[in-house]
Amino acid sequence: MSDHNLAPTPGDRATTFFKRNDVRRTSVIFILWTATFTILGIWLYPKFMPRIMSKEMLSAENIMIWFTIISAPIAGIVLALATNAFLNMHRGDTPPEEGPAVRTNGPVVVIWTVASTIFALVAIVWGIVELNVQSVEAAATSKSAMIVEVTGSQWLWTFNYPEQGIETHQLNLPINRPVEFDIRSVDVNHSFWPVQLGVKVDANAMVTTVVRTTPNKLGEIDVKCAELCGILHAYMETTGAVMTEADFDSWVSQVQQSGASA
Ligand SMILES: [Cu+2]
Repeated sequence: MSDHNLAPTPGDRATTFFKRNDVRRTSVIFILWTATFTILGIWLYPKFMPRIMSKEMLSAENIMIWFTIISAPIAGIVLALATNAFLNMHRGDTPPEEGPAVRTNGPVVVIWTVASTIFALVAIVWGIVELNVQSVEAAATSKSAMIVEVTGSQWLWTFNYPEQGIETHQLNLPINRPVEFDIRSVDVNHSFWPVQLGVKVDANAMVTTVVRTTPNKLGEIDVKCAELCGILHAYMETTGAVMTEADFDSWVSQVQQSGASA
């Protein structure tokens, strides 16, 4: 046969490759998995995420959703190969002949390298821009910001409001007023994480760390410690709320009175 005497071109090899039954099957499964993960990323994922109660939280969730979508085809190809292998494990088929090595395939190497570089650059540039925009915006509002001094200790969060002259273990904040958290620890390192506000920063013993945000939705917030800080780390949590200014003022006077009577 004269066909066998001719060396196949890369185009011929690609055509033969995509005509193989197992390759076609795997491609269909790949598309199904990728579509599934994309739908999960867009629709289901936000339902399980904490409520968005600040601009910082909104951008954090957007990043999570976009990265889920970008990762979908990567998870898709891995799971497609695994699914195909799983579905065929009892068929007793002779494994198809191995294709040409990928590492000597010029176009594949170029596409792979360029695609990975673009993904990495998008992630880096996006992250840097996002963080800079946030810190510049937050610094611009810092003059009108309400200060809350946050102290982490094993295993308790304490909030001191110097302007209001109160100290509590509950993080209540007025809506739409910029807030500056000045954070420190009296013992080991903790990490201050008011979940729905989308900020998280270490609480260290030797330095005060600062983070700013503006709560823009009413509702409850969870405050957690996000750094392993000892045996009761998992229980180092408290709650609070973003409230109207009137509600916040009456809560402050309540605390002031109970403090005075104590
Ligand atoms: Cu902790």
